[in-house]
Amino acid sequence: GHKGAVLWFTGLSGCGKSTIANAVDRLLHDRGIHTFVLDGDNVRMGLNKNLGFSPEDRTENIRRIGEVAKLFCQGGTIVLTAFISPYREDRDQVREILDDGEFHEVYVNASLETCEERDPKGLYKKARAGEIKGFTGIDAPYEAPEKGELELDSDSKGIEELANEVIAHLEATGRL
Ligand code: GGZ
Repeated sequence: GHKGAVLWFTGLSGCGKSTIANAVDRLLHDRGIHTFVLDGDNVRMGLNKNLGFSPEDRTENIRRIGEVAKLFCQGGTIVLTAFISPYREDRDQVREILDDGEFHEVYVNASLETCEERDPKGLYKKARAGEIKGFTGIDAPYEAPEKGELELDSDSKGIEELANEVIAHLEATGRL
């Protein structure tokens, strides 16, 4: 069978992480590959429902997700995670617990301007109004990857094109 891998999508709220991860998931599924998507919808509602958005809670959020991703990866699954994961150190820690070649940091790069304009859940508007404190990109930091495996230009490209770039990356690195 194929090797497991962790595609770790990181980027601002509204940058397209979850949408792209789910598009890649479908493409891999069509090829008969075992995949699993971890995102806020299935993790912050359950496993991590005791965690909020303080720096400490975000670090613990990412730590647990990393451990779950590792378990699936060991079983040969391609895991796709879609979390802001704003701290470089937290992402590096996940890289550390995985074997060489397993961790693929995918920076979904959309400008704050773009994300704020999309604002699908109206959260940026609330953050600007001071109704949400510590919102990433507004009054909480986002540390962009410096040595990530892949960067996606989510300002100017569409979901299908970006999903195909991820597939091409997996092929180029021998994971497919
Ligand atoms: C950032 C927040 C916040 C704050 C709630 N800051 O657009 P969304 O709604 O679906 O994506 C955001 C999601 C971020 O959760 P993560 O688990 O990915 O964050 S982290 O990796 O930093 O732990 C947003 C919503 O939760 N949300 N409050 N203060 N995003």
